[in-house]
Amino acid sequence: MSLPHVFTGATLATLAPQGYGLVPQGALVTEAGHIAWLGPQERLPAAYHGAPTTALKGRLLTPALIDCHSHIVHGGNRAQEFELRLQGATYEEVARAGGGIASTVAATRAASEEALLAAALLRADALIAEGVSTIEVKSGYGLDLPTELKMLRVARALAAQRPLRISTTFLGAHAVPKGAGADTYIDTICIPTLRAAHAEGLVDMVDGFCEGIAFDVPQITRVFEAARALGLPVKLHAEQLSNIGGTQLAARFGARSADHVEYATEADAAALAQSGTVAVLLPGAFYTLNETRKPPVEAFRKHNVPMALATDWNPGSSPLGSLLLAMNMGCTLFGLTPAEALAGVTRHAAQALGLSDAGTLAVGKRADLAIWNVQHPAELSYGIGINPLHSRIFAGRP
Ligand code: DI6
Ligand code: FE
Repeated sequence: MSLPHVFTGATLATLAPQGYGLVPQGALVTEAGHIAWLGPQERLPAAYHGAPTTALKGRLLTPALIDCHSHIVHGGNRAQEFELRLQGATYEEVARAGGGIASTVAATRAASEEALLAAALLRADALIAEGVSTIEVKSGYGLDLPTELKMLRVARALAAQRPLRISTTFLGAHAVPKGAGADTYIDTICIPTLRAAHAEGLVDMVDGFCEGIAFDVPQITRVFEAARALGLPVKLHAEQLSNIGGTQLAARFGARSADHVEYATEADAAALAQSGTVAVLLPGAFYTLNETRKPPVEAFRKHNVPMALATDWNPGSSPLGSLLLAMNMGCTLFGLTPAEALAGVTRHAAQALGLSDAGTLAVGKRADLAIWNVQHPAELSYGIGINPLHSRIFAGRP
């Protein structure tokens, strides 16, 4: 919609410059896919008085939500592993016994591009139905060149099939494939695959799994050096199950985000603050794995580390298809305030993806909006399994 469109009678939660940024009885104007004006309705400029108008009747208007950490492109599911874990096996035991990520790798290699896309579209639709405009999607269930490229092509295809923005992340360093050594895999498969994927324009960011059951700091460092040589930003699955130095590594490389970070220390928080790195909290994995160690939220607050929240939607540790539920879990399990939770799926999620044109309501930002059947933004975190979305606007279009 290139002509101005006016939304009136809204409670605006602008998320800018901090907190909810509430504007009661607000109005917002979209034009050419962007926000042209916003403020108290009584101050709506005369130039917009005759423009097409939607009366929001007191509804809440926020930036559309951003899921900044997902693995929604994958084959198969891991319900059997869920059963095993309910009988007492741990996530790490299942992984070491050759199940876990390796079983999803087998299913993803076997799936056609069409089948992967069809399954991922269903997942994307569930997120869109909750007001999500932007999804970060990782590779990492291929662990070989053809399948990693297949996953990233499918991720790109999502944005061609739906009104949706996709950020792709190369996660070749997700697990050591069966029969390979970790060092050999990194040097002879992972890094060459990254270069090939980048040459095809498939990579926006580069990620790794820095963990005892995956890759250590020297191995991830080599991947990050390859990313840096290609001019690609990095992020890292760090300190999820133990502390092996991933957060400090992420900070040294100026990573966009360090994700999970349950085992991060206060010194890690200080390092993230120094490097301007976002801490992405993933309560779905914490909940699924029955973890008890919580991320150091108080240290993140003290050091002003921006905190984002995401689904981590994946078939193993976080089969969570709801960003609203991630917000609720962020509050109930990790002690975030509802204002921090909403910032975590808007302003800070945008920062974790390096998107300066999204995540807040401000003049010049993209008109990616969510309209909710609630009166106060805390209601978005408070409900459990409730979807109060009224409608979503993507780049100014209903
Ligand atoms: N950490 C996670 O939570 C996911 N990947 C990762 O590195 C889990 C992926 C899986 O279990 O399939
Ligand atoms: Fe993940």
